[in-house]
Amino acid sequence: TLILFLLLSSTILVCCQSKSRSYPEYTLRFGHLANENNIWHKAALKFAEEVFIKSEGRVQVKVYPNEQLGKEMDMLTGILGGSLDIMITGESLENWSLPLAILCATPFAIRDSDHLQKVAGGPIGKEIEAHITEVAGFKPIAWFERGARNLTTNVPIRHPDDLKGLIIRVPNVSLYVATWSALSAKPTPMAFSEVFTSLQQSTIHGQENPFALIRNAGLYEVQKYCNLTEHVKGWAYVVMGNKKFESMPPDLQQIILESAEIMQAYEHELYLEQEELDYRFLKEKGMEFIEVDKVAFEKLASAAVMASFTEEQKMLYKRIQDV
Ligand code: 2Q2
Repeated sequence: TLILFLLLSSTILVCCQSKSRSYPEYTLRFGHLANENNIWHKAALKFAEEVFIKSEGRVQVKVYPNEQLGKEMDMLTGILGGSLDIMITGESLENWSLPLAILCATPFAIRDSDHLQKVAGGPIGKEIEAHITEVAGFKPIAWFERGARNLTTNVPIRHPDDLKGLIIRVPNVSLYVATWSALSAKPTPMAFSEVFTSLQQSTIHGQENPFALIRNAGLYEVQKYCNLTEHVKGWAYVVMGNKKFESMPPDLQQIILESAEIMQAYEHELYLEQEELDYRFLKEKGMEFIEVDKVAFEKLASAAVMASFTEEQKMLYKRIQDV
């Protein structure tokens, strides 16, 4: 197999070199907010490799981690304007008149991983994807299950009452602002790349994210407690600009979709082992894990969700509960 691999890779090399003048026909810029060690990044690189091999060098995907192509909201604008082509996003899509997109990360809507797989990977997931493409022009090509979001702080939080006066950073998601206000905190929306410095300078007191991002952004260096609120179990979408996608020939579109499927499966495989590794890493780094009064959190958060949801959103929420 080694010889075969060498032969194969040299063939690819030769074939690409011989056509280097016109190749690649397409260069796709793929941005995300996590760092190089995050499984999102590894999955994105896998996608790039698959696309390159399958298209025999006609399509090159360049991956940019750490909000290098802009903050999440800027990347979303950038995709529609054509300055980048692919990104990882999710609940922030609600800012593009996509009321149903927030269901990918609604507080206490998803029970567990099995439930999440059935919702995101089933007919409801397909509806949300179609909604995102039709209304806003982003084409979801894959989705990634995410670890539960937990609250990090420098004082232990066991009950929503403990949050009084604390400034908690949230992504640019109005539902999160409503939720954390209802939980007695002072939520403030901010781009992910600004979180570490803001925590360090104490302009914010806490933030909430899955273990993976707490680890990758080094937040354990500036946060002592990881309060196990598990308030959002959700998933993210890898989206491509639909205009760009539609402008490509059908054979290349096919290659993008097939490679996205491989990326999704690969990311999930990594995810299944990474959650535990990230948990242990954070523990070793000295983070203390706090059990919270989940019932109290869920009661207040769910009431806030229902109060801010439209009838359309409530209907989809109900259907998710019934899965
Ligand atoms: O905290 C963050 O910025 C991410 O974990 C967000 O969940 C993510 O960027 C979403 O805003 C996705 O739209």
